[in-house]
Amino acid sequence: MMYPKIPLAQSIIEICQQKGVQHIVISPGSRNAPLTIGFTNNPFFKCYSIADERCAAFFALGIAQQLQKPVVVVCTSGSALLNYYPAFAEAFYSQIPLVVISADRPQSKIDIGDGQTIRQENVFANHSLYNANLLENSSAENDNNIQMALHVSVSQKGPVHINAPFEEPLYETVNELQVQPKIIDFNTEEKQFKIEKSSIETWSNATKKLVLVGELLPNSVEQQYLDVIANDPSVVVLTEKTSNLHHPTFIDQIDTLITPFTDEDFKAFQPEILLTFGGMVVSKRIKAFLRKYKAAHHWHVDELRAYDTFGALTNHFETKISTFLSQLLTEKTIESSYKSSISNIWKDRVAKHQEYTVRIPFSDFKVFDFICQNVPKNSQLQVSNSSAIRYLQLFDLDNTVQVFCNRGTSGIDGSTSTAIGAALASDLPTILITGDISFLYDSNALWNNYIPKNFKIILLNNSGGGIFRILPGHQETETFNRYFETSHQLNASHLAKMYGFDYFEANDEATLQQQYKSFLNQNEKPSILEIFTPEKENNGILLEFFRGLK
Ligand SMILES: Cc1ncc(C[n+]2csc(CCOP(=O)(O)OP(=O)(O)O)c2C)c(N)n1
Repeated sequence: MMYPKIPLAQSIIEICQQKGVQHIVISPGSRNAPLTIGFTNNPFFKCYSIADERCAAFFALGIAQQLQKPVVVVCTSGSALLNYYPAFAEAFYSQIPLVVISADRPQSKIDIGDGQTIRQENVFANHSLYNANLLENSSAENDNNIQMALHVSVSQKGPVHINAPFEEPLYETVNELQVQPKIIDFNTEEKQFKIEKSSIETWSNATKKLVLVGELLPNSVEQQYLDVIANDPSVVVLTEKTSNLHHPTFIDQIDTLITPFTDEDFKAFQPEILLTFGGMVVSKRIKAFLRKYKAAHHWHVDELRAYDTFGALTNHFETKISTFLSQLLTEKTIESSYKSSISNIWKDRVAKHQEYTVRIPFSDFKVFDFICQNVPKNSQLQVSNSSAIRYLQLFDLDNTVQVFCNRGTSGIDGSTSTAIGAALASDLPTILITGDISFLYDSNALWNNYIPKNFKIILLNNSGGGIFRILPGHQETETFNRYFETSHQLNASHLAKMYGFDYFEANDEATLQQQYKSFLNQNEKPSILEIFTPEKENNGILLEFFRGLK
């Protein structure tokens, strides 16, 4: 086998192999040549070449999101590394094990006027779970540092940075490994957890308990616990599409439920115990409600972290949700009308929703209604920010459909790249639903040779950032159109052609129905279905929906 001559590069590659880190996304450069040569010449690794580092990192993020295993991105020195930052921050807040390995010059060559050189050590410190600033010569200290970084990315769930200084010559190779890193066996035993009796009593005696579920991987909670919660008259469960958690009695359209609430309704809905688990919550309205009408107890269950999202956190239970529920739940339930009163309100909302959807004209709202009814079963939806994920929350979706969205930082800068990475790593057929600005922003995502043939993009083109028409600052002025909405007349047809995508187009209900079928049936080529909706009417139709729920 061929190895890079530089021992430090050999150690990095050897350790990645020994630790089973298999997916390596490489961007071009010279300084990283020792790593590129080493990774690509070893058949253990699956290497991908992506030129644009921002896309490369989001692509890696998508793979890691699906596999829940560390995925490596490798780049050269200089600003290349900084282009990883958006995905790095997303990985931090979404708890995804992204491993950045940057090639650098030795420290003595920084800030002396050398080209393509910046201060790389600790450059992501604010959002990094571990920074391995390696030294030029191979050493046991370096080996430990590399292993620690990989270990932390898994045990603490998030991004880490390994900075590796290499001196020229960079391209020389050898046939024998010169290093033999000592592999550390980290203790991966699960922490013991025992719930206190007093917590069980507090739970059992409370008549108003609200369970709010954030972003969660599919199949995170055992069905038997969901059934017990679902049968408890004192518990209301609110989920989001990104919770990937289902039960007929759970309410997964939070804004539809609470937007019409009066002060009195909110007081009646105010929980004694708020139990949360999962990651980020999309609904702004539920956050506003729970910050204003605080629960006496807010319990968050997570092995690692707990955010005080509502300014009311009282307990962080550091364990898996299934372990927690297995100890918390008993067969005994307390008498309560909490759930039934919300169920009655919910029935009314569902009826109004159905009645509204049939009578409105072609619009973003109508398109989401159509898509949600027609997403193929057992597929994966990747959704971009911001109104796409918000609209999706308003409709029923088949339970077998998995939903993912970059809600860690809610950026619009890498949704397409993430979706392509996820499509590659998942067994399920993948559809990305995106707005036009997000799509255009990350159009370099399509510059990728690994896109599965059945990958599909539904592009809702409402001629700009439709979300800003929905948010309170909207005014129909030239300034608004230019600086907030960034109104445009672009479309994706030329990009589709350039990148070898099949392209479908719809402008109304009839063309949507017809084109959607052909779009779904195209599995020989990745495809884009671009749906044009009326820029100036969409927001009115959405606001009228919420008004009509009262
Ligand atoms: C990197 C980044 N820059 C800016 C924003 C602010 N932002 C949020 S949504 C949005 C517009 C999205 O427009 P589009 O993708 O067309 O979706 P729509 O709202 O029309 O559905 C912008 C600019 C952001 N979230 N991330």
